[in-house]
Amino acid sequence: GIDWKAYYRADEIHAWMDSLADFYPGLVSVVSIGKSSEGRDLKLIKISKGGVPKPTIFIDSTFHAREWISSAVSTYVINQLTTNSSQYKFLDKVDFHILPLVNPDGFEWSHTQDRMWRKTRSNHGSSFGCRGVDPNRNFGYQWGGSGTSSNKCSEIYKGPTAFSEPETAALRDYISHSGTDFRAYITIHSYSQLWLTPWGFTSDVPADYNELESLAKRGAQVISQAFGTQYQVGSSTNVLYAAAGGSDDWAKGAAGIKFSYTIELRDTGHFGFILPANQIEPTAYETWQGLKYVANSIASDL
Ligand code: 0X9
Ligand code: ZN
Repeated sequence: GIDWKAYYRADEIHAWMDSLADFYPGLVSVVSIGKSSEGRDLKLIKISKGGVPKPTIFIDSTFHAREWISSAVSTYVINQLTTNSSQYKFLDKVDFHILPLVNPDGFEWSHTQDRMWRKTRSNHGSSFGCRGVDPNRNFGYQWGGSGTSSNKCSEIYKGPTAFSEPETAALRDYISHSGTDFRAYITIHSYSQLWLTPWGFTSDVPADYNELESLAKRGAQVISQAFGTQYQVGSSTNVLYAAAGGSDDWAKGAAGIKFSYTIELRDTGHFGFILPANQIEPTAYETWQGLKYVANSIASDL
């Protein structure tokens, strides 16, 4: 099994997810929504009390390989929702679909070869031997706009076409074609302690920005109540930088999921991407408080 005192490899995380499906057959199912460039499964866990499909909160993590804390937090959320399911009344109203490792190839590369790896590991024929695409520049909504690059060696390479990566195409197909009523799309990244709304391609904000901002601010407030960790709230472009082709913009703009957020976890730069393992538990705990708030708020609206 896994705990939240250390970081784990892709195989360990995936095996643990499968073990939950065995242990909680009436609550948990695990499916592979596709395969990565190197042939790894893209394993997604569905948590649903009562069996009938309900309005669903989608959570993913590890778009970017080096952001290890992101999958440590999504697995913590899975652990809470399964081992303590009876505690959470919102599970009578909503389901969760969680994809902890969007980019398992990059994640493994960051464990074995290059701790600071960010992109996927696909080969698009760079003459310099550069590998990979930034999966968060590869979505087909305003693809190729501000904050992206067509240089195959760039850390923000958008790919040869939108959805060129099997990982992003699988995520698109699952969200578009699984028949699920997704009410929130939450993609977990690190770092900087930000709770971001669309848009990431323009400094304009969505028509319903006030609602998105209000829920995010209340979520961030709840996070701070745990250990005082401060999150900044705002649209990606206005709080961070413009970067088109992100999954959050696609989820809202193309898939029509109202509450689409990117959460950038701890810290604000002292350790940055290399967040020590002794910060996994507090980071996961405080983030879970904020996510529960979102779940409660969506459930109470149904
Ligand atoms: O640049 C990114 O993809 C995200 N930051 S990170 O440091 N984790 O790489 C921010 C993405 C915000 N959303 C959009 N720009 N759409
Ligand atoms: Zn990231």
